[in-house]
Amino acid sequence: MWPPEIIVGHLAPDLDCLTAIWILVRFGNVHNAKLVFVPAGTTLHDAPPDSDPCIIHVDTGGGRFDHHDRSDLSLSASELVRRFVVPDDAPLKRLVDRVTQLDNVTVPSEQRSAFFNINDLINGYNALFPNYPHHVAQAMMPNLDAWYEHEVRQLRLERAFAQRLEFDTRWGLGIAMQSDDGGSSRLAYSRGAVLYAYRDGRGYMGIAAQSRSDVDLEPIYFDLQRVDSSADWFLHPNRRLLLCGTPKAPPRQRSRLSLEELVNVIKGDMINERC
Ligand SMILES: [Mn+2]
Repeated sequence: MWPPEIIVGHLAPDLDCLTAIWILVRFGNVHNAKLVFVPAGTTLHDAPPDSDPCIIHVDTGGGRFDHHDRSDLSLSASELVRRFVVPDDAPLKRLVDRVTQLDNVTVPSEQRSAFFNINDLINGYNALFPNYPHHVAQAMMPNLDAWYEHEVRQLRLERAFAQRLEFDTRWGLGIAMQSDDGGSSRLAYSRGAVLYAYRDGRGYMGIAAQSRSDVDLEPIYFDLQRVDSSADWFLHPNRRLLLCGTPKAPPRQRSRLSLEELVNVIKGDMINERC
């Protein structure tokens, strides 16, 4: 029976439980189901978990969408729901892989951070609404929507990054890329760039350097004021960020340069040509 009439999760719902519910609602066409929360491990009215086709248990009860009686660390309730509801969605797979790692505490140590993270956010909601797990679930739906959108964007950026330009600068490797979303410092720096340049779908451009580098973009800023004089270039006081338009601060005047021309300015070629 699809869609089910009742989704059962566990009290104080965690990331895995909430993600499983979110997948059912957003991708499984389960819009009008009633949400019910039971003590973790149990089922609604202690019935066998999959005995009623109108009731789905996630992350509790030992049924088809609970992973607790299996020792497979690649599984989670969200992963079981994902495989059943929408197995071929790449951004969703990335999100759920992360949820599974967090749920099974298999995040590689170098990727762990003591910083506030999504589990802290959920713990905060559970602290706000200890007796209202529905509120926690409702509050997390748009957060998971936003995380999904982030993964969609990351996949687009990775495709664009494959077409990047690599070039030498006086400080080390430079990387330039263009895409609707602009650039990705994370991708550029993980590839070994000291400095990266980007152009986005609106024609906004920027150059950024690793925070631990000794890059000083001021000379490039002066060069840009000559070759791209009408554009609204802004040099950040730390001299490692040079921007012409961002969603936070749209430019009065966009750059007229192509990404290749900007790279030439960074390399110093464009200035030499004109002198
Ligand atoms: Mn779980």
